[in-house]
Parts: sequence; structure tokens; C-alpha cells
Amino acid sequence: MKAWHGVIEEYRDFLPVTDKTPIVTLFEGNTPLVPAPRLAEATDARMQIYLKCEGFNPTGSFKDRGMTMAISKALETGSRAVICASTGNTSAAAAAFAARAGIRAFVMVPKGSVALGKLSQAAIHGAKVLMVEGNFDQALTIVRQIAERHPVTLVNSVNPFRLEGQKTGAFEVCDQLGRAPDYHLIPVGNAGNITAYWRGYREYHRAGRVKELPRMVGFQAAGAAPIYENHVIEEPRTVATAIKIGNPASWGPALEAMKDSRGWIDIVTDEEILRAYRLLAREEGIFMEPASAATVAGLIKLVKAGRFEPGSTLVLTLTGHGLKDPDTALESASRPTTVPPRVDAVLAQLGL
Ligand code: AN7
Repeated sequence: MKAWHGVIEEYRDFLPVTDKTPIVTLFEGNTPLVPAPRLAEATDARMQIYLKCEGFNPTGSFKDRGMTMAISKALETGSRAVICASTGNTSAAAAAFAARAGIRAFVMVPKGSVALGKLSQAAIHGAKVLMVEGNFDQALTIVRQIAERHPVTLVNSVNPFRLEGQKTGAFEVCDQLGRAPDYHLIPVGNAGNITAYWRGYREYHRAGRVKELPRMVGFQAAGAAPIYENHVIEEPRTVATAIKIGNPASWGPALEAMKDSRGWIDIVTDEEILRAYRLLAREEGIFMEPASAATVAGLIKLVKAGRFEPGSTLVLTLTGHGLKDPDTALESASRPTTVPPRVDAVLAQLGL
């Protein structure tokens, strides 16, 4: 098997890098495309369902694809510091890649709405972590202003190199599947990833690597669904804190992706998200964070509604690892039972 060198080296021809770009990589990408037989069975319509498990990236989310590009380009232009606002995963990736590059990272996260694993990552990688008494959208406004006036590079997905890196997710799906799927299902927060995937599919199609183009289907949490509702949500609410965003930066491009691909956007409730979250863990053995489960919840909802033709090939991006958010996992499952160190006491609990 050929060694993997990270998404920039693997897809160099499709990316805005030159021989002079210092590549900062943690060997991200090459994540598995895992068939989901139980989900497919449940749909009862002979569908092929695959999970693109982005939680298996080095920092545990899809953000590593964009961050290898953003940090490499920041370094190329001589930047010594980066800044971002984040619901958690971007901050973890920024902190890790900045550490790898030997530059500083400043991250701003909404206090009380960041999963524990993500916060611990930003901290241990040495980022300066600021918890804002406000939401993600407010934090993004602040860091955009700071980056305009001070010598620090913004690495949110408004940085164009982020989406360039993230589009490699679509390249990998095509390489792994040998074609593009009929539908690509994906959670939507700041709407960068849906935009990037569509760009990736289009570029691969134009280059003759695939003959098909998928329809892009995005899912927002019902309490944080600005695109679906067609207005800014001032106080977004959802258990899926990663996508608790009320005014997405890539709103326009995401709408375009949906229109161009003849796709659409839908919503899922927190209850549906948590049900899908448990189902994925228990029936497929895959532990992804709640925002990723939104995609599975959306699949279940739309299959019931008969939105996909029988025999369709569907790819779902599962954006982040379940270990990012241990609190939600423990709240969503039965509690561990404490026992004294005796065989009889243990047996009494097992019901064998
Ligand atoms: C697990 O980390 O916005 O629609 O600041 O962490 O491209 O924003 C995270 C977003 C989906 C939504 N799933 O992707 C951040 C941040 C997970 C995420 C999304 C995010 P976009």
C-alpha cells in the first residue's frame, strides 16, 4: 500500500500551492468510507449507504483538511499568528496545526457551548483560549475585526484556503467509491463544508475523474436553522453545539451549492439527533458527535418521506468524533453501575 502524505501532497494539482509553500501537515485525510449495512437495511429500499468518517482525522474532525491549507498559506506569507472563532473543532485544528508550524494561535469559543474534548485540545496544544460570554456569531464578528487591523491571520472558513483544503473530502469519496454518489448528505453550521464538497465534486467532474455529480443535501438543527428558515437566528439553540450557528459565513455559497446540484436543506430536531447518535453507536459501532448524527437523523427522516429513489448511492459526511463530546454521550446512555469487588455482586448485575 502506498504511503499517505496528507491532503496537500495527495491532491496538489487541485490546490493553490507551489514549490515555495511550506507544507504544514499532520497527515490528515485518507479517512475511511465505511458502509452502513444496518442503516441501509432499515431504509428497506436497496440503498447503498456510506459514512465518510471524518472523526478519524488527526484532531478528530474534518477541519484538519482546511487547516493544513490555511496554516501552510499563513506560513508562506510570513504570518506568525492565527486567530479564529469556533464552536470547538476549528479551534482544536487551528491549535494543533499552529503548534506544528511553530506559530501562535488565538481562539475564541462561546462559553458554555463547547464540548469538553475540543476545549481540552485547544488548551493542550498551547492556544490562547478566550471564552466569550456570547455566541459563535458574535465571536466571529470580533475576530474578523481584529484580523483586519492586526498582524494575525484569520483561519475561519472565510479564509479561502480553508475551503480549498476541505474540498479534498469530495475527492476522496470519489476515489474510494470509484464514482460520485447520487446524494451527499452533510450537516450545516457555518456552511463551509457543504460549499467545499460541492466545489470538490465539480472540479473532479470537470477534470474527468468522475462522470456523475451528486445532489447536495444539508441538515441544520431545528433550533439553529437560519438557511432553512431564511433569516438570521439571534439565539441559536441545539444539543449539537458544533452547528449552533445563527448567521453562517458561507450562507450564499451554500445556497448556490444546493441550487446548482439540485439539492436542498432540511432540519432535524434535537430528539431526532440524539436518537440517531445512539443508533449509529449501537448498531453500526460508530461513535460520532451530535452534529454528525444530524446527518444520520436527516437520512432517516428523508428515507421515511421517500425522498431518495430506491437503489440510490448515498454518502454521509460524519464530521467529528464522538470522543469530542463525552458529556453528551454519558447523558445519552445508561449510567455505569458501581459494584463491590466480588463475583456474586458482579453476576447479580449481568443477568447471564
Ligand atoms: C462536527 O468548529 O464551525 O457547515 O467553529 O464541528 O462547514 O461550519 C464547526 C462546524 C459540522 C459544520 N460538524 O460545518 C467550528 C465550526 C461538526 C462541526 C460542522 C461543524 P460547517
